[in-house]
Amino acid sequence: MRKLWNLFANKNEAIETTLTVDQIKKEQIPGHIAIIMDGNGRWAKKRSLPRVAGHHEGMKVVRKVTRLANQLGVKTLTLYAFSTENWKRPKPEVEYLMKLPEEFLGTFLPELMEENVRVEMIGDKELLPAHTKKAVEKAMNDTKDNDGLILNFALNYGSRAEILHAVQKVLQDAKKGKIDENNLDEALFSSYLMTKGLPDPDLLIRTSGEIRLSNFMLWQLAYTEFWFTDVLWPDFSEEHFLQAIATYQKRSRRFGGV
Ligand code: V07
Repeated sequence: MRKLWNLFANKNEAIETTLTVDQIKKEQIPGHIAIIMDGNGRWAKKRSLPRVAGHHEGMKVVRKVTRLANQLGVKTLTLYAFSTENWKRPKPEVEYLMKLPEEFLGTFLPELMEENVRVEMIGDKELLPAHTKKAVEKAMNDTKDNDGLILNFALNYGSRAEILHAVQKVLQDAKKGKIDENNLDEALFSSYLMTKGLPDPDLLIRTSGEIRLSNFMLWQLAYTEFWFTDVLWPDFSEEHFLQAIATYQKRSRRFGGV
């Protein structure tokens, strides 16, 4: 595992330490971790590679992080793979991105099955190319009885559209008499969102130095701890993931007590 430099400002000395799995408290693992996997294009540019090379490298990191999350006992991992805004990118890049779910699943689905991972997705599936939709639906179906980690891909996802769609459905159901407007509370409203049945994220990670939500899970992130890093997604390692969890555990030790 890569070395991490731990700077102790008070002593003005640098001590080399490696953060490992055994330093993570197993009784305080975030149940749901959400990640905005940013910086793939920048990673490629730095190496004079096409942007798609960064996306491909980023896909391999998805596999690594999924394996570690499952080992640690994380229950849900939500990954922002493609936003509703991403359609504005050059057509060849979008076409490449839309092939990644098939490539990922073609390569890793057998391993995910072995590891008891369940593949899920949030986002508007209907607007995906047929080949992408088919691959994701097959993975969801093949893994539907697995009860390990839920690997939840946000694909063609946008949070405002999700909320607006939920409001429209609530209004319809109220009109039909299926729900009583007086009973509409946060729990009932949450059940109209695409994350129905999932707990809210405990920890949000965003890579690549951007400090914003970019239309990601606006409702669900209301109480979530945020962890940002300048590391580009293709460079994101197991140790960075552990670092994020260790930071989360320190924060909940400081603020979580009654
Ligand atoms: C994508 C790789 C990760 C970095 C972010 C952008 C590029 C895995 C998937 C995926 C999606 C659904 C699924 C299985 C795998 C994926 C897109 C982009 C569009 F069921 N990585 N990855 N999908 N990138």
